[in-house]
Amino acid sequence: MKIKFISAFVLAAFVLAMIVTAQKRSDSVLRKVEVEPSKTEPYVPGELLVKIRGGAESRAAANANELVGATQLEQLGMPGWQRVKLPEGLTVDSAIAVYDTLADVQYAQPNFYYHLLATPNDPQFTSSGMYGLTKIGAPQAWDLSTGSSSVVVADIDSGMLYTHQDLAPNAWINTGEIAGNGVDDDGNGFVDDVRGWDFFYNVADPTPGGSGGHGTHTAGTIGAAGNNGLNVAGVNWNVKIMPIKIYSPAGTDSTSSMLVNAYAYVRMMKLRGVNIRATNNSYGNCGEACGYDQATKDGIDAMGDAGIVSCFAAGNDNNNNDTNPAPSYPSVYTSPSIIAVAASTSTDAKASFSSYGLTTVDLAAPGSNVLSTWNTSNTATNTISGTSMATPHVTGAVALLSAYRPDLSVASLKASLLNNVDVLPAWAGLVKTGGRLNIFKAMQNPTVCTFDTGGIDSIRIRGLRARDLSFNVTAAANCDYMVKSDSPWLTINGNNVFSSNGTVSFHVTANTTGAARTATISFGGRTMIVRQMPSATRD
Ligand SMILES: [Ca+2]
Ligand SMILES: [Ca+2]
Ligand SMILES: [Ca+2]
Repeated sequence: MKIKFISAFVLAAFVLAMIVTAQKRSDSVLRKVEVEPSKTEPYVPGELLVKIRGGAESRAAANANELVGATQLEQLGMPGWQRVKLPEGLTVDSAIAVYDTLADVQYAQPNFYYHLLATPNDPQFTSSGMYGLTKIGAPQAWDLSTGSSSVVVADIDSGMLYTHQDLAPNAWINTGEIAGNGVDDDGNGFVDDVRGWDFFYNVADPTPGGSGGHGTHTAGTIGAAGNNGLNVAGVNWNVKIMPIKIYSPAGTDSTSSMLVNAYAYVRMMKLRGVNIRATNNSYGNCGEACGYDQATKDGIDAMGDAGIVSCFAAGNDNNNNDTNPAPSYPSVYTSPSIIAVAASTSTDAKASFSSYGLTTVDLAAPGSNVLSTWNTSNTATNTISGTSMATPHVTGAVALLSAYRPDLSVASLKASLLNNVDVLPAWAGLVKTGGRLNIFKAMQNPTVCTFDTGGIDSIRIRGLRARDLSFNVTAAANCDYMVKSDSPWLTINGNNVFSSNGTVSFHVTANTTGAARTATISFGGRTMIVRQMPSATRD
């Protein structure tokens, strides 16, 4: 009887799915598949990521999976999210449509593939490979600070050769963990994670494979040991780099679920007291991450809430990310903690390959012919190009500024870099700030973001009817923040992501309980308390 009911339901759901799918022909995933017909699958076939309101371990999750005929493969590091295997013959699109009909399902999405941003070998870029540090004002900045071993950067990439002579001094070590004893000594859920973690093979050692030099290169730009008489120097002479590996040596095969778990690890270690201030993310792009990916965006936002800036490469397709139907995710998300980076040349021109966008890309940084450490030996260096190489200049700048001004928040670190670029004609109209990173200026004149509400920190509502209210927030330029409510009866109207000054408008539903109730609106590390009470309680 039960089986019959489920079959009938699934059949009905399939019919509905066909209708929904037909209506969603302009849906981003489908459209992007059509844009890139020669690419391989943009997501893992036969798998979905599904967020369940009651939690991935709940009965509701089991019921939803049973209805669809799917099997839970894992519960992800972010609350509520699970990865499921679909039954034979059920497509990803149809399965999403079925899950979308279920009340307990908050999101259902593909498990997207992410690729490392390939580096073009363009012969027009002939400059000496260390020009970037001079361009961004690092030599002057080093008079103020050369970095700090108390600042940690998570480099989410293809792994890092942490035995390299120019990286070993700055490689992070988990002091709570004993290597190789098969025991999770610090009790963080990861056995022997002394050096970081490999989320591709799900093993403790984030050493790159033979051809996976990308992550060793980005690490060197962030923090190759400086003034040590060896190889190169990073933006930070001193820092700690936590390699988080999400790729095989092929660099084309990371997925949403690996990213979510990687972000959750970084956030967890931050909450356990490791002073992670930034992540470097030299990957993304369409043809690869082809759709809006709520799971990874949630993971990035959760890291931002924990105090971590995430620097993302804008992509190497010379695309306008503002208008391209397949922009470079995750860099284009509105997340306040994301800094999206384009690539400049030794003459401050736009690198020919670099994607751009007046709204979606924040600033430029040196990214063509960049010399840094390489993974083929403990003394190797290499010169390569890409927005992948521009991004670690910015990540390194976040770390250096954090060392110099440990008090700065995520919003302040980002605003300080954006408000202190060298504005250049070549970048007018191409990136939000119209300029290229300058870390020295940012250290001289940092922006401290305060979110001023004119002294108001609570709003009192008399009467129980539904209504809309608002309050004003004053903030410096490029101080970015997300506004969130902790209660279902109070919702934020319109876009909940703001930059600088804004009016926060919110809706309160009719209070049918008859009793007073309280909600909290959070924004930029501050809160506004909203209390609604019956008018009879005197006004
Ligand atoms: Ca551990
Ligand atoms: Ca151990
Ligand atoms: Ca060195």
